[in-house]
Amino acid sequence: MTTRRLCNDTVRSLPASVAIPAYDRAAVAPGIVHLGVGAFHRAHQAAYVDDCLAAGETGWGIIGVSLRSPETRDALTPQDGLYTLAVRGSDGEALQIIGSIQSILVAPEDPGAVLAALTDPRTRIVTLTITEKAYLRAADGSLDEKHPDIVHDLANPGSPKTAHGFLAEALAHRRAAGTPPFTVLCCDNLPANGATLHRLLIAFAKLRDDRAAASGDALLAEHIVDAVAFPSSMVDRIVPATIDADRARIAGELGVQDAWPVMTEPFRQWVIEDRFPAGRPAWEKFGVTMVEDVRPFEDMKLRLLNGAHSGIAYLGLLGGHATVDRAFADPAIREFVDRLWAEAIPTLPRDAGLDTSAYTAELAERFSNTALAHRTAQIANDGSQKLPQRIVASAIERIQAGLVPEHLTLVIAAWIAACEARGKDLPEAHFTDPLDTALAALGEQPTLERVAAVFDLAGFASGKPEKQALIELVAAHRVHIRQGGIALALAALGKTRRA
Ligand code: CS2
Repeated sequence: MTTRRLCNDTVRSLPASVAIPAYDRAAVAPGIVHLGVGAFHRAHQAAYVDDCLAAGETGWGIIGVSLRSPETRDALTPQDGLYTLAVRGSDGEALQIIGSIQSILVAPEDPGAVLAALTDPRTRIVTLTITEKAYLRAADGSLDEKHPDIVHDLANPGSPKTAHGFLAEALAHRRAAGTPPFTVLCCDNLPANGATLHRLLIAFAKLRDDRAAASGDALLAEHIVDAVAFPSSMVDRIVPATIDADRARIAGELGVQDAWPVMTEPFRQWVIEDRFPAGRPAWEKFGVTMVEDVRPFEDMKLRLLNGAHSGIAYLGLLGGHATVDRAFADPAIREFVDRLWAEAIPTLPRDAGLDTSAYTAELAERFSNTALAHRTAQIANDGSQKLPQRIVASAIERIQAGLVPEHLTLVIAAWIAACEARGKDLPEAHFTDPLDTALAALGEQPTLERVAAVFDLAGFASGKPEKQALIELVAAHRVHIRQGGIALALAALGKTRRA
């Protein structure tokens, strides 16, 4: 087995079947800083930017930032930032080497280096995939002002830990230096993701401004309101976590080692609101849809793709299915997903030209991709952060329309049951949730009380009149799951009464 690594020196000698960067990497200048340089970013935005670089737009290289761990940097720096994107369809695997990531910084090791990249005038766009929980929202959706990392960043603005701390400090420096602000492009699975981040960052900047009031500094929050663009975007590509068998297979194909190849599906989609005062790559030439309002696309993706994903994950885990394709091949789960879609589709805007039939037909094909082995446990992570926009929002709208969101609420019950099954029917740390400690502290309770307590902790339907009806539906499903597993809960659909 070879010990040579994929890098600038070895990339030209790869087998001809492997696509390699068709441009001079040395001539690329950085233009984008990306926070959260995980597998999703490397399968999605970095691949689109690679296309732009290959077309001669050399000013948009990516500086990747890990806000937490050094793993990605440690894997990719010896490879000059190069990695393999393995696109896996039912008809085989196509390998492409992506060259758009120029360097990777690890924020906890050197926050100053991250700030230097963010304040560099060449940086005109900051993109983010930091996962839902890293936006540090309280249960009511506002900025969690008491979160220890927010408290830290307010006390230590020059060495932040959070995305909010980095963005605020960098924007303050740029303003002071007379450098125009960068555009902030959120690429996480949140509704109105740009507007959401904008709102949270303004809240953070106001807290900073309160502290700085004595020094007479001009207000940062106002600057962020007036001068910084936060277009929303919808991102889509399924990216299962890389396993060692992937590494071994890819090394065999390449003839050199790649410490962290990324697996993905052929499908990719990116819809972006076109507000980039500091410029942008010509993404539209490479399949990106530039729009005025991304909301309909975002809702369709969150409620149909991600909502079904969470349903498949929790029902699949409880039904003993380790991967999405296996769970989706189970006729009872397949039928459940069709009915879940039927509940969610009427909540989508009717006048936005969405073709939900074509969309769900394509989703069914994507979920059936046996080459991906997308683990249900991977999707199960962070349910308390994901379910509000994937499931709870549509369930509330169904109740408002006078209908019973039976299938949507079963996903919530299955989430609760799957959380509680860990350490029993499922391995202890099979997946994790930011609420794990708080959930464990709840102790024994009757089902209805427990579901209500979970809703409070997670902020589900917070302040909504529909909350109690949802809790009762979820509790009824939870009882069925306890009595007869997921099979009984599915069989009882159509017959569910409130507990
Ligand atoms: C998945 C998403 O893990 C999850 O929660 O639902 O990562 C999903 O694969 C992507 O959003 C697809 O674009």
